[in-house]
Amino acid sequence: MPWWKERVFYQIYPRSFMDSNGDGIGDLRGIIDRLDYLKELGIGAVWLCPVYDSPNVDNGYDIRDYEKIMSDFGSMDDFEELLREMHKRDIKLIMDLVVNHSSDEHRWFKESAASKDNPYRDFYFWRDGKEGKEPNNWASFFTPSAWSFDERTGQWYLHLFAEKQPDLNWENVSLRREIYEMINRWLDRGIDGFRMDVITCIAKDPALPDGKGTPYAFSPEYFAFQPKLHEYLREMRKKCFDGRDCMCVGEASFVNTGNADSLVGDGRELDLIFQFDLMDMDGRNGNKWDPIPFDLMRFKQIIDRWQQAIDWNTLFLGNHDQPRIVSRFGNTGTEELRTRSAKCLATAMYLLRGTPFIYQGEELGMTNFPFEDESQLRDVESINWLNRNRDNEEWAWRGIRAKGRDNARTPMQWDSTEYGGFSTVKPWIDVNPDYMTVNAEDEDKDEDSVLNYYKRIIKLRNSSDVFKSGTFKLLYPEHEQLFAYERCFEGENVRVVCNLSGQGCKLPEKTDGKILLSNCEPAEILPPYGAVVYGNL
Ligand code: TEU
Ligand code: CA
Repeated sequence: MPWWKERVFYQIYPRSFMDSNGDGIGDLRGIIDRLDYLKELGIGAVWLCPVYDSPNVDNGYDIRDYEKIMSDFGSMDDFEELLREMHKRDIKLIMDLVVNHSSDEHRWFKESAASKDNPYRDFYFWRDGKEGKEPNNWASFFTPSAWSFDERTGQWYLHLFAEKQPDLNWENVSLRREIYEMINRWLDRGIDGFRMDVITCIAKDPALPDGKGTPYAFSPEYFAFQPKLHEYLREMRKKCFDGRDCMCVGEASFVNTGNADSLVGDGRELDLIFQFDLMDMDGRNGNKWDPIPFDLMRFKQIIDRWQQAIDWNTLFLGNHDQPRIVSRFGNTGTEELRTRSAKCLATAMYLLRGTPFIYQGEELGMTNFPFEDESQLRDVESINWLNRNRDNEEWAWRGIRAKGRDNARTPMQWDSTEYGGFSTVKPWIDVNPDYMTVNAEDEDKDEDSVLNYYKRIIKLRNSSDVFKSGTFKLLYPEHEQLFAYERCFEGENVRVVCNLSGQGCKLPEKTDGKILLSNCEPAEILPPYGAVVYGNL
């Protein structure tokens, strides 16, 4: 079994993990200082969000130089020491590969924008406007139109994200070659793979046709899962990954159970994918900014469908683009419910068939941030959304408080000292005021803490192949409070029962097997967010 199926991954958002030099910004030496914490937690691999040179419009997802470490985070020497220290502790490291777009300050774009006959012109999408307006009506993830006009050459360029994130034209062979050489230089440094940013959108419909809707239309039908995508992914695998003991996990925006296998089915493209059906389930009519209550039946259906659809899933409920798990899917009404529901959600997710991805701070049960005013916002997506809804700010704020990305980006809470032990000075973004109780140092001492429960669930998962190679079977599909499933492998049987509701629940039947793990006193009635794992291990 490849290492990336065996190990539990931990996602680090470097700007908010640990500040080692007192400038209020997390950095690489700060991560080095906290590696033993990850080792004790049972982490086998880290996904490190972007640390490359960047003007930081989208917190590093706008890259100016793919092979220079952002000065805020340190130097290449710091990076190489981090990699050595991780490998010394048998922790793998995958980097973030952001090649759907670059920064507009990248030398490629500077060249490209300089003149129409510049050799780098075709590294990006330049088009003439139509009657003085955009070349087509595509909307961007972050701005109304996906096009911006450039006076210098009188043409428009495409950006699916922010204006300073122009899309790269993967049709261009020289661009692909430069990207593959960059990837290989990072792999030659000894990293263990990549998480690939919006990788399903790197091929566009060459005709760039209008989408349905006015004035602007979000048109993934013309930029996601285009035919050439598979050609590029196979070529990249051949040129970079084949013959190396490394892995690549794709952020597969717009993937579904029908086309997922085309990415991970035959090992010629990606090893793993992130799919977003759970992340998109609580937005009314698919609008993330219009949150609707948690729907357990939908939650169960989505997990069951994906456990059946592909051989190996990624298991996650949060990341740097999503709000805090326990605030969104759990219950933070009381301290007791916060800790029990955080443990219940971890039990529900991390004993499923697939590779767990824990997002920094979830192992403490960190919660959403109590925003008071917009001066506390840092995320380009949320700030743009607020600016676009000045006529209905209250509604916009409801969406930002519930789903804004800054919720996941507040500093890691290491202890109850000022700034949560993240830094000695005021951080780049405010610390969640609950750090006095929700922090690693206090939770480490408390046997019943969320942190120690995460250590136990990772230990249990690593203790038997039933959690890796075992089959998955959903139990009680119609039950309105319970999410339960069975894993079986070579005579080993495990049953996971989670009450993901705010009311006590009578167990449908007596379950044999000893209790392997539980977040409550197992009894006939499972308390709200009670979870029990039974098995004959
Ligand atoms: O995210 C892609 C993506 O789909 C997100 O925009 C997501 O839909 C949205 O943020 C949810 O609210 C990736 C990175 O994970 C994200 O941080 C970057 O902002 C984005 O790409 C552009 O690089
Ligand atoms: Ca720092």
